[in-house]
Amino acid sequence: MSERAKGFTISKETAWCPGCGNFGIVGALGEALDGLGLAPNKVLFVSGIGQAGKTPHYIRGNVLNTLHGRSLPTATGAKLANSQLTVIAMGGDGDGYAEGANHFLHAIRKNVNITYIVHDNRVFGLTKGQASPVSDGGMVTGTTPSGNMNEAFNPLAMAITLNGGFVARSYSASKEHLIQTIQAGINHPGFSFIDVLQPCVTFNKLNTYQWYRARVYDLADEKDYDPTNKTAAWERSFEWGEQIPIGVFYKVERKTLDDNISVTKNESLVDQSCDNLAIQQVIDQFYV
Ligand SMILES: Cc1ncc(C[n+]2csc(CCOP(=O)(O)OP(=O)(O)O)c2C)c(N)n1
Repeated sequence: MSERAKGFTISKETAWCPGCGNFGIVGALGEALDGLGLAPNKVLFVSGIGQAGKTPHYIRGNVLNTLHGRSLPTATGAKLANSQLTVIAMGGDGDGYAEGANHFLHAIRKNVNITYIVHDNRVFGLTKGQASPVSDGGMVTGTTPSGNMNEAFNPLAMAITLNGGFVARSYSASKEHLIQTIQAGINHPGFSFIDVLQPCVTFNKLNTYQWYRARVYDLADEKDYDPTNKTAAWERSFEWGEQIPIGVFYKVERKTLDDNISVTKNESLVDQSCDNLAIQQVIDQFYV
């Protein structure tokens, strides 16, 4: 397999279908990181399982490919151990809102200083297009042959409800918007969450490029939209149908997990001497 690299971007063969929205996301991610002047050895990508979970294989940087739905607790541990790293967790909507939904809630509450990018194609793509928690009501898939009977999970409303520090949505085909949103998310001190709308050209025949093109609009184009107004952001997060907003819905600065843990508050764990941790005392307790 031939491989060429420039900055964060690697040009190599992927397992994705031609036209997959993942290409837009990995391209924008690479440009966003290059634009921030970050070095690949200072960035860690943590992913779960799925087509989206393969993204770290197609970008330069450190990689931790974990279990389905477990990118967030793994990324949290990595960030606590080495706060110098820029940590980006990522995965599909199935990975994040089904298998990993519990971790999603608690990472927001804890305000872990990482960025979480969800490749939201609204189906379980790798396993051939079953309905995910965000699939539209009535959608026919392999697991919902009579139409999806479940109410869709609203990740933005959930993140705003939990006072998420940076809650945004972007679209894989709006390259500049996605680059800027990723950069703003990484620059935010605390947990930044970006749900990226992403067509799945093989298994989602409903939410297509054409469908999104007719609906997506940018909140930033509205002069009086105020991303610090929690109630307005929450209400806007329910807009879905004829019009679909993208942009930063909600922003607030809160103490981060690092700030709240006395051991990591001033110095990263990797920079600390083991003597501080009194490991021998702990071990000795097991030999009484
Ligand atoms: C605990 C667990 N449940 C189910 C699976 C099977 N599985 C692997 S990938 C996948 C779907 C991934 O869908 P999504 O996270 O939306 O990502 P996409 O492939 O659409 O990018 C499933 C169900 C698994 N590997 N582990």
